[in-house]
Amino acid sequence: MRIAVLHGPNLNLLGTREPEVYGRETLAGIDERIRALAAELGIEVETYQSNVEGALIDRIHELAGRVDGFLINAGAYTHTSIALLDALVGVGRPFVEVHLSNIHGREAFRRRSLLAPRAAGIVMGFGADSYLLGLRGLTLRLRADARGTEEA
Ligand code: CA2
Repeated sequence: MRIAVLHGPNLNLLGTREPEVYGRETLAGIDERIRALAAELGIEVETYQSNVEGALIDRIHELAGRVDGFLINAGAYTHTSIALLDALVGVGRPFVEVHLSNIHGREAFRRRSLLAPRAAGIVMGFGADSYLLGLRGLTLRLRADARGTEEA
């Protein structure tokens, strides 16, 4: 089983500013923890970050043929990007949405996620642990789907 982890805009700045909102871990540190958990779960992961909406969309298209699902923190594109939603839905792979912060406890413009209605699940508010919880959830979901396909 293979999962792609996508990080959206400005997440490359993690660990440098706003630690009270986003924690002190760097993105490289988070990716390291994701890879360690993937090894424990017996799955393969690849991670990618971009500040560019179109680059994230191109990556989703490229990855779709070789991954079973996506774990995505779309950053601010969560609240604005119909194009990202269309890409995720369009490739037909389950995705889990994650956020470091609890977007419902913040400014009104962050409370709406365009991705949420089509997400297999959402994890937010646990800092970097949101990614790890999301990875566990997505793995369980994909394994259940695979079992369902075998039985059918
Ligand atoms: O809580 C999250 O994970 C967010 O997706 C993070 C996005 C924000 O726009 C979303 O509303 C919620 C922003 C990430 C920016 O990260 C920074 C980290 C350090 C310094 C500056 C920005």
